[in-house]
Amino acid sequence: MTQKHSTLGEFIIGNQKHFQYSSGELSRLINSIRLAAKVVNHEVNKAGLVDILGSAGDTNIQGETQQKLDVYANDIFMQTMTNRQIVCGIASEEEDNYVSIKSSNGKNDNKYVVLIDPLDGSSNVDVNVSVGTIFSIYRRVTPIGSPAQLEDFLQKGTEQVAAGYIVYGTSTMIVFTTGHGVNGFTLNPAIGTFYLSHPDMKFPEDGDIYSINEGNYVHFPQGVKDYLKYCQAEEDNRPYTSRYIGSLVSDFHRNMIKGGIYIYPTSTRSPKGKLRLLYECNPMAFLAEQANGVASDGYKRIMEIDPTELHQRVPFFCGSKNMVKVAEEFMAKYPENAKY
Ligand code: AHM
Ligand code: MG
Repeated sequence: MTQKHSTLGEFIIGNQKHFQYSSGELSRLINSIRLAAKVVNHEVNKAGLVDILGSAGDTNIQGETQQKLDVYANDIFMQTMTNRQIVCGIASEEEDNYVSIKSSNGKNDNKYVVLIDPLDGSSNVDVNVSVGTIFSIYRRVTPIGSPAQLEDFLQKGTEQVAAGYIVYGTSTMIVFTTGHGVNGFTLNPAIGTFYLSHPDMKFPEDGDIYSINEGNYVHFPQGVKDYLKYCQAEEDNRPYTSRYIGSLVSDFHRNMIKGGIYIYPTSTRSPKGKLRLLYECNPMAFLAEQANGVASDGYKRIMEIDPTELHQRVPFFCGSKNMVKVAEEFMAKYPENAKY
């Protein structure tokens, strides 16, 4: 059911049959993310008032210490999912290690783990530019009843059960997939309800936007430099337009709607790239593929990379199918850069 104007709550109930091993647990989990998103949204929207209400480290009028927004977002998502006891473990970009969580009966019998980047692009908050939350959900691989282990989190992206993001932009949206396409819901802030506004989102097969931090050009591998020159050449429908917000969620969101490619390559400055495989690249790759797009490290499919550590970084090429394909052709000329 992808009926326009349905609320996120109605959509989750209507689509429960799509969820593998459906027992309502995944629906409750997505509901708790929806709740945390509303709380974080409220706080993000007050960010501009921070000079009036007090900045991070200050004490507010109730005697509570003000937190930085990324720390706040992390606490809200962790607390909401922990208090509802609906996952057996959470790993966050903001935390060094994963946490294992017991269910309400004191046992470890929840099925899912969540990996989350609570506030991606948070340096943009200070300048009133969109930020986002990214989440990724897996079924545990260790036996139900035991505490979640590292191997529950170190799964290939192909094993994801659901993934999504929340973009706190000119309007707040939650966009997610459970492996049956991608749907986007816009928050009506007056009543705190998300409505299905973007059913069955798809990347156009071609696009004319490229998004990369070009200031790092001299540090890029030759394949990326060559591809950028291709993007800028006056031929066919090029030069392309350059658009880079520096907030992955927003750059991805725009490219999915308009057609484009996002690249965060390796560089001499960040030899493994900057973005995290588990918190950023895998969930975005799942969404991209569900929306007809492609996500690769320049040489191979992101979701097939075998993770070795929680905070692992990888280069990321993601977006419209034909654009990523051409970028990969440029990279293929320098096979020595496939290893990082
Ligand atoms: P973060 O997790 O520390 O916020 O970093 C991730 C962000 C992405 O949202 C964005 O695309 C990228 O970092 C921007 O990095 P740079 O400033 O190096 O271009
Ligand atoms: Mg991040």
